[in-house]
Amino acid sequence: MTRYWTALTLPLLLLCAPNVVGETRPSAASATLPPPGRYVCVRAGGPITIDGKPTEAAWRAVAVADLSHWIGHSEAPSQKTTARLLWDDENLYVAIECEDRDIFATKATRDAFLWEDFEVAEVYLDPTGEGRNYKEFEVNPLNAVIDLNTPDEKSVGNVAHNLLWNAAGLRTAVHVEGTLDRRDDQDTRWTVEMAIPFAALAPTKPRAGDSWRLNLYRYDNSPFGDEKFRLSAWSAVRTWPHEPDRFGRLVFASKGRNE
Ligand SMILES: [Ca+2]
Ligand SMILES: [Ca+2]
Ligand SMILES: [Ca+2]
Repeated sequence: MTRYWTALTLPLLLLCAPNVVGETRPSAASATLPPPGRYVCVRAGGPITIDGKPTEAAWRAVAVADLSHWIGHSEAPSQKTTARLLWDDENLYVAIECEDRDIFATKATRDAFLWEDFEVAEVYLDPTGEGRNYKEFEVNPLNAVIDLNTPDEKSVGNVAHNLLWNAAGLRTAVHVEGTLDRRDDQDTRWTVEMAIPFAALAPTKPRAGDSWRLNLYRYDNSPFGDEKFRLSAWSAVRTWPHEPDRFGRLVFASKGRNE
């Protein structure tokens, strides 16, 4: 059992039936889930500077994806997470804003096991929608990145192999409003801005009208409350991120928001 599997699974066991120890994945939650999400991604229509600050004109008036599904809870997360996406001929752009009273990160190298800190923003992309060779991107407040290709759900634990995949040309930046790793003061938020080249994702670029499968997650490490971390999702999942059947739809629109 890999550290990856253990890190993700053990806390989830607290949310699941008591007899899941030894099974290959967390058992499904019994609650009825809402339909998978749908996000219409408009064209950027202008340059995006990857600096962690999604303040360019292109980001304005873009639909907001709310990561409002708090895994293991019936209410919305106490710290809000929102995302916006854009595209142009070369890249998918993702901005994720994480409200956070306590921002924490220790890992700073590419392909480090960022999930062990339980403080990451995550993007999952499945261009074919078949649940195979889906791509995973995690960014932490230090702007460290781990990117993985997961051949299928059975291969999730093979992280040492899956992380060997790197998205060529990936650019990310993080802006922190607060003091990283000081746990005795109060922070505000951290924001991730990403440019993911289509050439790194699929043999052919998307065309207007195409749709891919997408999910967005946030692990929030917090000393507040009685939980070590909170996991929230855009498209609701049963127990954890690796549920490609629960990914939502990313629809590539032909124009910008106001065209
Ligand atoms: Ca920017
Ligand atoms: Ca990698
Ligand atoms: Ca936090």
